[in-house]
Amino acid sequence: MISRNVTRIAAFAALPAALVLGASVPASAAEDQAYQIDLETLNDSGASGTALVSLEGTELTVKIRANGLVPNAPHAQHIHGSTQGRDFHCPEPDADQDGDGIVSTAEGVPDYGDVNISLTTEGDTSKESGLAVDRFPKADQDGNLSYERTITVSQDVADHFRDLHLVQHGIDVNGNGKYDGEAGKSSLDEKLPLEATAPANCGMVKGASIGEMPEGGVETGTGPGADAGRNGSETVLAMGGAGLLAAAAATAVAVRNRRGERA
Ligand SMILES: [Cu+2]
Repeated sequence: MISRNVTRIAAFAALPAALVLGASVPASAAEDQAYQIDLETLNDSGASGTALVSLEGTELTVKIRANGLVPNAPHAQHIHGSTQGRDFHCPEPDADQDGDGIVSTAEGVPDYGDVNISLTTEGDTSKESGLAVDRFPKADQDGNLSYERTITVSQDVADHFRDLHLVQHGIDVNGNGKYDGEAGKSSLDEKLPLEATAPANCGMVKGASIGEMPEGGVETGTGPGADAGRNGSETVLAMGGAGLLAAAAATAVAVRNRRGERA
């Protein structure tokens, strides 16, 4: 008798949480949330991955494991979308308005919305850091990228996290292993090549799927031969643009520091 009551209470307790999530009513009263995001390839980049995201109140923890990215290059990554009820989603190939075969970030924005959070490695995470090349994670020499950070988000984001999605940027159209200007300049910042800012993958937040990131499934580039900072800075130097010289140097230092701390 007691156990039946307990079961019934548990069922009632679970019901409001499900309703809250389904109806996009502010979820602040709900339990902590966890989501899996499958990052699916855009622009034939060959890049894909998985993100696990958890929310405890307004503490957002994002873990990303991605592969197939441009090796030794920084990859801007953002949470895009609107918390104001607008329906954004990952772009389809037909979002390519100028017909150059690439959905640029600007062409993708009508689909996936503006930058809501910049998933930088340190410091500011606002839209203003959307192109802070020196503070985004770099893929290792095999194109794998590993990222984890906990940040504090607004209550608005916490309440509407399911409306958002995750985008990683940086592709290699001509397959020469680096960002260069052959495919044109970025419409966001003409000092950057299109390759550096075009989206590489995108994934929408799915329903509650609590799980652990698989251990050891993806190389993180922290092992022997991981001194990719110098190669990375050469890659960035190849982009041209004086501002990037500083960014490249800072990237190399930041990567070395991060690896040093972790080791
Ligand atoms: Cu983005």
